[in-house]
Amino acid sequence: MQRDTLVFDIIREELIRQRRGIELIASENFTSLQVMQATGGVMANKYAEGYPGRRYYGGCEIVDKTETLAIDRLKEIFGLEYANVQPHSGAQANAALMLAILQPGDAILGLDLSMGGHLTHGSAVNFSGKIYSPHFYGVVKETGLIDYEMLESQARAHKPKLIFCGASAYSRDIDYARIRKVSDEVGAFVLADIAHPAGLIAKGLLSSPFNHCHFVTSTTHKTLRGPRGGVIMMAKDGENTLGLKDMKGNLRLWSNVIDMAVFPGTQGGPLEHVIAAKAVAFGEILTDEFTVYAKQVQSNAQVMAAAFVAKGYEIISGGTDNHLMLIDLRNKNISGKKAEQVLGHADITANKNMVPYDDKSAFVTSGIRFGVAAITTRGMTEGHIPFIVEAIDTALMNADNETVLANTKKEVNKFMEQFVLYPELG
Ligand code: DSN
Repeated sequence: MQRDTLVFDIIREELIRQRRGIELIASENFTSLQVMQATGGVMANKYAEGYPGRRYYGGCEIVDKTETLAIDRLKEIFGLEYANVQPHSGAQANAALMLAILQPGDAILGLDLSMGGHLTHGSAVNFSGKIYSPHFYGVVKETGLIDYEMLESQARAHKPKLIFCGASAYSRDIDYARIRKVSDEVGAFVLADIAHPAGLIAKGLLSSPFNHCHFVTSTTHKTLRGPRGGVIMMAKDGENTLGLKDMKGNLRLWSNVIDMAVFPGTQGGPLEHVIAAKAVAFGEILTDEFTVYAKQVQSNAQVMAAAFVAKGYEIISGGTDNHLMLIDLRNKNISGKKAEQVLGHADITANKNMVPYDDKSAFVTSGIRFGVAAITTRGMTEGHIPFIVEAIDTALMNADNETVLANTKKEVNKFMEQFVLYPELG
């Protein structure tokens, strides 16, 4: 068959874009070559509905081995009794978990999307806000920190069956113990969605949700640096049954219910090539090298936040505990939309983001979000951060000056030459 040079030329273009630019999208990272190789390998051909040892297709003995490895390695990373590695994404993981524990119309409580939450935590435009009855908590206007008092009063007022914690644009650690306390009081489950900080939690650099939350979901491609996908986890399966029984009156574990909610509840055949790549990534996370990486991520983020503050930028909550920061650009007289575009001209990739109590729409926004997981994978340490902050500031302060933007882009491309990405790809 003739090679599809059209598509492969475009893929090559994307490789060059990734190599030349500074990647600051907080939800992105660069996987290892072996993670990509597994994702692009022959397991892509296999149908394997079901779970290891109990499939609905023949010929699954080999993919059973990689799926079992992925499960075992994930359990080892976080000290789990249960893990499901089949969700195709974080949204799929949350959908399955909600299907497992909720009935349509049940009340749920999550951090408002406009305050840093996530679409799947009850947004009106998402299945979670259409099928269930969403209620929200926010952050305190003055501090940018989660408003735990509001969370507690919302929980007492609406008696949700599920309380979400976790966010996509929140730079501080979370008090899982406090959330569990009110959940016990109102009879709710707690789901921690750790898609963003999972890699830091894996190495003990942030509070662990596992001792406090009934269920934990994550993506695998952000700070965990694996292939694109999702997982569902529980530290203690048995403790979470809450008296759930099957039709014969036997006590059913949540693990059974969740497995059924992933397949056949919300998905068909699992992506066994991606699951193999998850196994590879989880193996990498178990190494000391990844511990060094995770610590570097946290340190780079703190240095970057301090450098922005020194230049008069307003970081929501004043700083960061994890890998990201959210900047309110209103005192710099530029919208998030314009900032994203301008930085794009300088080969710096980031995304516009609403800030708490934003007066602009989600299309325009007053904020921009930066994360350092990807640049840390490229090999950047504290000493490289001032160049990046200076380049961003120069671009934003000269948003309509094409000459300055072109010069900044040249400097960025030159700077990035020292951080070689996928040299094996030529
Ligand atoms: N909303 C994505 C992000 O944080 O970029 C994650 O789903």
